Amino acid sequence: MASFSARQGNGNALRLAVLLLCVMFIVDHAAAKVVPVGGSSGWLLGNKFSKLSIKAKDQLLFKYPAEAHNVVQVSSADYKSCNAKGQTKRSGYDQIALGPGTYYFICGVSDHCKKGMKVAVTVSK
Ligand SMILES: [Cu+2]
Repeated sequence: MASFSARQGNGNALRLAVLLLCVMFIVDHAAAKVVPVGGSSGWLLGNKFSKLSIKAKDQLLFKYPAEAHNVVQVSSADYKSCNAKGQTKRSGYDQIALGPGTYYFICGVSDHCKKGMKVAVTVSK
């Protein structure tokens, strides 16, 4: 009798462990998300951008009218001085995956960066 209940106890513990692993897996994957820069209104002039923090599994999304703006990845010095020298994206819907680190993006059109179209993104593990 005692050995029977002990065996049953082990079975339950194993079942619980498997269930726990499944839940952890689902929670971990559900947390990955697409983060729109500037919220739902997007990468636009007049919108407020400052610092953004995301996880490495997340993706950054720049959504904007392609005829009006672009997205240039720049160094921190060029971010400060609004020097749009770097890799430029212009699709209007740029989804970017980044590894851990700090990244700087500005709009390279006209004086948009000086008017506030710039964002610093910190990506954590
Ligand atoms: Cu712009």
